[in-house]
Amino acid sequence: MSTFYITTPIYYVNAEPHIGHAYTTIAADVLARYHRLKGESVLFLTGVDEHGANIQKVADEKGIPPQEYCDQIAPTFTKLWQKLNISNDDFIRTTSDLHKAGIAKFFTKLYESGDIYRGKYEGHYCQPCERFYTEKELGESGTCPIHKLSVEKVVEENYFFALTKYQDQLIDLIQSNPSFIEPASRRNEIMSVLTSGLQDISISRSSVDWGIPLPFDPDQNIYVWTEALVNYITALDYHVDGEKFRRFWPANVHMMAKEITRFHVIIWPAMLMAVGLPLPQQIFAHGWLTKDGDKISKTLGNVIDMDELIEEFGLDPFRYFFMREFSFGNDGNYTQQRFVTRYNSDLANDLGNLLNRVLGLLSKNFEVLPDPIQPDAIDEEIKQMALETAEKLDQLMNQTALDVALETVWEFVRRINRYIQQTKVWSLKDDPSRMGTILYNAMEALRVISVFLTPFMPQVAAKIQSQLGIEAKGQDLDSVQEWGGLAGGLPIAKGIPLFPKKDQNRMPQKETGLDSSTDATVDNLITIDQVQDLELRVGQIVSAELVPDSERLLKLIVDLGNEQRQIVAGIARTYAPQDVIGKQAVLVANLQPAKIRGIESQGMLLAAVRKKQLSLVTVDQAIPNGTLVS
Ligand code: ME8
Repeated sequence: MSTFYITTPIYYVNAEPHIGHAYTTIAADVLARYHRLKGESVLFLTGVDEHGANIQKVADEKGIPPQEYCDQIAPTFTKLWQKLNISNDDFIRTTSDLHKAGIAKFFTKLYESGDIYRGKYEGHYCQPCERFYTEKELGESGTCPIHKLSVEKVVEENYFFALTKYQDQLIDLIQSNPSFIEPASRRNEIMSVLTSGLQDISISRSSVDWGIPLPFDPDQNIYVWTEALVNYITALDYHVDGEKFRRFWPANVHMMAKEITRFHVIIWPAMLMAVGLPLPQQIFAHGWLTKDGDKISKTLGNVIDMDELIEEFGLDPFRYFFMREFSFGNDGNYTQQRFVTRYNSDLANDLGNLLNRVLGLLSKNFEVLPDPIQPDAIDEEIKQMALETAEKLDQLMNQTALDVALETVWEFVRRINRYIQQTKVWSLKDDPSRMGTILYNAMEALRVISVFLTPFMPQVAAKIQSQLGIEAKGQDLDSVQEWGGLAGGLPIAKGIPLFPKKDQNRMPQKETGLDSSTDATVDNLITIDQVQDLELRVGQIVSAELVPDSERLLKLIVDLGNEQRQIVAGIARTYAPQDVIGKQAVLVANLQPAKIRGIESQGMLLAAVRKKQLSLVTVDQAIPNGTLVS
């Protein structure tokens, strides 16, 4: 059986976990669950990093011994992982005997490799990062680039690891194996660090008491970063070359965020090379969750309330949102408004309505699930799409493109909604065998969708399966290779709405980020006739140029299918001409022409505007130019 070993970083216990830690851990959980669904033997490791000056300092502030402090905080991580339904197989603590035994063995081997020597270290140390920065990295402010805190100048005698010796091998590794570090943008960053020259690194501290002593010089404690990296093998019983180590090492993926890539792509592989162990297959460094552009972190105090979100929306929608909303690999700016919008559109509308509608039609028209006895060409298309979706999903999961993988599943969800519309199944009361066939196919499609969603939303997938009248057991990726997994004759369940729609305006104001002036109040309501007075059409911007002497205006040509319009739009502060060409936007097509700066404007493009921020209203999927928006 093929194996899959995935890890998260081991998180510092200097504070309780926050959404950033949850983000990485949910992503790793999704991958672990996906590989289990494929029938692989999976080992999913997470844990906590408990040593170092930073943790000692927090314990000192609390007036308790560091071990007692760690014993208080470590369970806040395990409790959160239980709450988020994380399926980790193991949880490593670096204060455990298991880890210490592995560390003793690893550092003895490293010493024996001849790559360790004694020397004097001088540098600028950031305590929350537990790392040194060069003057260049600190910039003009002289503060840590991540925490924006002042750094400490440190001079001490300690042991060094001859990292420079591995520079060429590391360059070769990354060049010959491009998927060693993903996404590609991080590879370029690392290559430039490697080619501009490495320095040897200090691997011990004489001034830090809270750590694991070097096996060959117990007067010094091991530098927390070099100690922490080794967790990925100490957890596998490396100290005794245990069965887990032999089966699962090297890891398939070390998952993390971008700020710790260098440790994993440069220092960790070099240490493994020195002791002659195989290297992990891939380091995947995703982006940061940010709020107002700053990395969410306990130090900056800009965390979001996970309990509140889970209580309001449910656990699986919470997992879904973070995996779907942000391009995995890039930074993503969190707002609650984005949460509500995504929840309503994808979960309440697309998926929830589909399930309710199909179950409603079935229970109204049939006693039990009918057999698909009257097929038609359109049904073939649906079956084909199910298979293609499974194939695409597999490729995307292998590339860790988690958000795109979900989008691909949603293309299938939306296709089934269209299948219901196109076949007008509700009107086929006089043709029960055709109606039954369509509804069977819709139910089978929902089964397939539930399998695709299992890694992302395990509880929702199981609830969908229970509403389909089947058990979760056996619903794996193999089961979607063949259409017809549902047996005709199953009892029809009553649809229980899984995703009650949420009202954006009812969310707390501070969280939605909406100006109070945008509230819908009773006295500014309009009638449907007033809405229908507007002729809104989809138009594609085919050319764009700046209006001379204006910083704000672009002159655009917009294609409406059977005519082209010239539009002058005040969007130049947000969009450069080349940014808008090709976009399909929404145009008010029946607006009286007006002259702006002497240029005729034959309509108006819609945009969301908030203070100085502006975002053009575009369409979700390509649709012919000129299509009416209603
Ligand atoms: O670095 N967005 O621990 P740490 C996305 N102990 N991910 C985030 C995040 C954010 N705003 N904030 C945190 C350490 N993370 C070391 C690791 S491994 C051998 C040692 C996640 O508690 C992300 O995975 O600072 C990031 O890399 C990790 O938490 C840092 O956790």
